[in-house]
Amino acid sequence: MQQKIIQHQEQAHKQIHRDERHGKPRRVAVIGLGYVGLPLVLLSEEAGYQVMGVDSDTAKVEALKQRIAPYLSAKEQVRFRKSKLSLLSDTSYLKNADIILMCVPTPVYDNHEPNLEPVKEASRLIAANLRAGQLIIIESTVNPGVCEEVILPILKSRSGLSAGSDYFFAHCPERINPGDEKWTISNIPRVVGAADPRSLRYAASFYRSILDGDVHPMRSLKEAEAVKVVENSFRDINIAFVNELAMSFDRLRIDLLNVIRGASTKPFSFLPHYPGCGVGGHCIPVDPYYLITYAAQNGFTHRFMSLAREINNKMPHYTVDLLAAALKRIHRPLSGARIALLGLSYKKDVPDLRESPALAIKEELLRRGAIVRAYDPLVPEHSTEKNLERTIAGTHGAIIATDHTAFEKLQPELFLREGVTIIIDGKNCLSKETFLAAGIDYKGIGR
Ligand code: SAJ
Repeated sequence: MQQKIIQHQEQAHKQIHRDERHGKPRRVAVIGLGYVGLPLVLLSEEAGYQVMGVDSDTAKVEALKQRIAPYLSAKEQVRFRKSKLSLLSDTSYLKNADIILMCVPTPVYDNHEPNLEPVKEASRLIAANLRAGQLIIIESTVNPGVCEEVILPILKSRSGLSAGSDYFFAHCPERINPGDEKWTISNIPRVVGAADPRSLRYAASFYRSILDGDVHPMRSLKEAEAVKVVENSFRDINIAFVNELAMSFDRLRIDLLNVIRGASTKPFSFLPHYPGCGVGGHCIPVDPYYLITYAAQNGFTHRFMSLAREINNKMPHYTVDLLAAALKRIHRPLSGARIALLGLSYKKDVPDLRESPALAIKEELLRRGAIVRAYDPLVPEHSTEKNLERTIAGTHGAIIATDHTAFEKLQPELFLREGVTIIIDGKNCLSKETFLAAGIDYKGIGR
């Protein structure tokens, strides 16, 4: 085995120099063809690379073979239909790739502990096909330390090859804003960290060959890992701040939305965030736990970040409390009440249920004995009703849990004609004045 490893390494040195001398690589492979990996592979193809993809979800692969990917933007769908992307059933073809991008999810378990199984599985797959001169890039969001303490040891132990001397290795945390037409995968600036200067140069030049946005080199893998968890924890903390203000100002009868609008007139050092029924998605409510856990393993307790998570996780319950208080005003208990839940997705005009506060609201309503009718036009398969009217008909109150454009246009008449006079607007997306003037017991979050 030792002799084989030495031969590998000698071959690797030659390979790395050959690659550097002979210009850009030709073949890019992506492991994980979700809303991060698939757009990335399409951009690589558009930049002239041959592209191949691997995904552990066989149903998703079958859909991709039909060029079906609902999580792509309209523009990306057009690109995908023309794509020559080869979907590898035989993963040994990964050996042929010059660059392999890991774009697998990094969720948390129910106890908020990071779940690195997808990353470990993908690392083992890469290790089984790792060859000298390849560039391995981790796009999955991970906490500082995961590249050096989890991924690289798997690659080394299973291939005998070392990052930096035998192959190139870098981390470029994904930055995607689903539903955002302005900031797209092409133009969002990126940061890249690497195991060594040559890997950094190689990875940065790859991204510059496929992206329009700036590529900022970091001084280490850990710095690049830290950038992503810090930027998303920053957002989580700021949302928790306004959510705490919302619960306070509800008691003080101050309209927080107006206060935020007022504070936003300050042209510097105020960044508006908005209260709501909770924080969902694959990033904001998840990434902080990766840093909280890793820091705790290294003897530091992130009290502030943990408190922010606690406040944001409480918002679905707070929203149900507001409904219960409104029902009490008409002497109706929540238990047994029929409630319309409008919106299931975590984000406006996006069909995505991951960590969605709407699901936590539904669970809390059911736990407290309510009868729930759920409707989300973007997630029909999880809606209990087929349309808005059927959802509202015969209910005692409604909660807006997602600020879809379709819901923002709702008018009081739709509710009044069904006798619904209680609305909790979990995303503050309706006109408070219009609904109050129509005699509806309207309550937003913080207003
Ligand atoms: N939310 C609030 N108040 C706010 C902003 C968001 O309650 O002021 C809630 C949303 O309703 C949602 C959750 O937080 O449930 C997350 O919203 P988001 O706008 O942050 O959307 P995401 O999850 O798609 O976050 C992505 C992230 N992108 C990456 O991780 C690469 C995040 O870093 C971006 O900051 C975010 O988009 C963005 O700016 O929109």
